[in-house]
Amino acid sequence: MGIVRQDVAKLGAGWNKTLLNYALAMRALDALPISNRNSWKFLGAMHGFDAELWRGEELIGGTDTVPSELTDGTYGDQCQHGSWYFLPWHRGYLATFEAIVAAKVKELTGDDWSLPYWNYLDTTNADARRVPQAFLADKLPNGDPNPLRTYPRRTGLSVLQPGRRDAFSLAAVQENDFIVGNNGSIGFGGGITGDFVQFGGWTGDLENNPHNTVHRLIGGYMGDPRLAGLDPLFWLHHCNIDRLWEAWMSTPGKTMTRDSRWREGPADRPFLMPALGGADPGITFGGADTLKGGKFHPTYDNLTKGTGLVPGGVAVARVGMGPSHQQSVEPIGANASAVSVGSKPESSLVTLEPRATTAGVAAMGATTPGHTVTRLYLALESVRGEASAPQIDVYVNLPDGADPDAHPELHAGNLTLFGLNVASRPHGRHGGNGLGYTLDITELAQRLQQAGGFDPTKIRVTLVPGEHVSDDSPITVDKISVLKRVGIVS
Ligand SMILES: [Cu+2]
Repeated sequence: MGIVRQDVAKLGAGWNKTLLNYALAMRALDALPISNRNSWKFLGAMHGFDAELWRGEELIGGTDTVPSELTDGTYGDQCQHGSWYFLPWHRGYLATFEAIVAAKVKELTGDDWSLPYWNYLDTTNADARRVPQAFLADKLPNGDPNPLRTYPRRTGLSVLQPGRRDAFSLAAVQENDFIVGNNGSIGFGGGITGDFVQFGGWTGDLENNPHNTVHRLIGGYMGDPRLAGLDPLFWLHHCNIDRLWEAWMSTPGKTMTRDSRWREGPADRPFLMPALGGADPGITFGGADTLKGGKFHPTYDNLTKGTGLVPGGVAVARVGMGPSHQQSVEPIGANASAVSVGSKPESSLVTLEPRATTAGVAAMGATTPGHTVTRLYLALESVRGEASAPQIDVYVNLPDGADPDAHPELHAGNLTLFGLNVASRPHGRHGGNGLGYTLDITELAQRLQQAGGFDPTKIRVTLVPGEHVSDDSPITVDKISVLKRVGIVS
């Protein structure tokens, strides 16, 4: 029988057996040298690693030998973000981690163990957003220091507290396609890349929110991909993201990619995880290994609670736009130059092609099978900056000088740019191209249309700085465009 992953909220308050065993295993694994492939720090460095930063944080000391396989790209710095590999890579990473922790728990206590998930968007649980108490406690039940709070988080964190405009929701699951368009700029799963890239060009809906949002709300090490894997909460967060993907795939009307480049993994090198015990060879895998029947496919106790989905149930809400590969995505306008945002909001005019825009706006609400249906998106390309998880709000047609808070109807979305620092490093393996995001503005455009017309020649996009954006740490967006997605109502 395989192991079943459970909701941490159902395991009992405080030091339940699962979290106590997790703490004991973490303490043992974190005492191992970073050169050990099953050590806590080696596993964390697989997500992201920076020797200087780690020395500064005293995660590694003078006598520690950092194995070259963490710095030459073999095992270190592998986390896949901003691409269609985000979900499968993290699924393999979770399974590897879970096997290593479970073996340590077995050795220490004789108990079986599986990775729990943090179901923070479960509306049936009033305490869903509370950090499980065991991660905050000073001590273990026997009075020893609590390993689960070794690494820093946002000051005073006890509950995930989104701001007024924070995109902390399950809106992502409404998308029906894992990927659409030639480059995958739109979709649930992230943009297409053929090769191994730590940060690709397009962030998928689920990665954007709640994934990125929760990284920022936890803060501390969780707010930086080079440190995030060290926080034991990381794994419960990612376990929930992974469960949301599983729930989404199990729901009628949702379409996974069948692209061989996704199924096989990057063309230039396979994904690689350390074996239990750390001996060679490691475990290589591609996307297909994470799906049903694959070696990394997980089992969850529940795919309904806190997922916004009813797997196996009736297909939902949003009008189907036909098979993913038969839909098209085309730009219908762009701004003229890069925009930089510091401590004040910045606006940019996006010039639209009137004919394409008018046709796009007219078909937005189509519901009759066989008719053309469209959705409109704002695309922010090559977003760069130095902060690790800054936040911006995006508005459409916000009047000059207006208070953004007075215009929720013009709010296009909220972005946490998790990993912006790494994606912007000019010499990294990602090429320093920054991050890319698409925001669905279909409903917003419909509201504008109803409120007196949508000018088909232009829109004004305003970027409002949020957390971790300032004149000293600005965000630059190379290009803002509007994309029209076209399909046939199915
Ligand atoms: Cu993450």
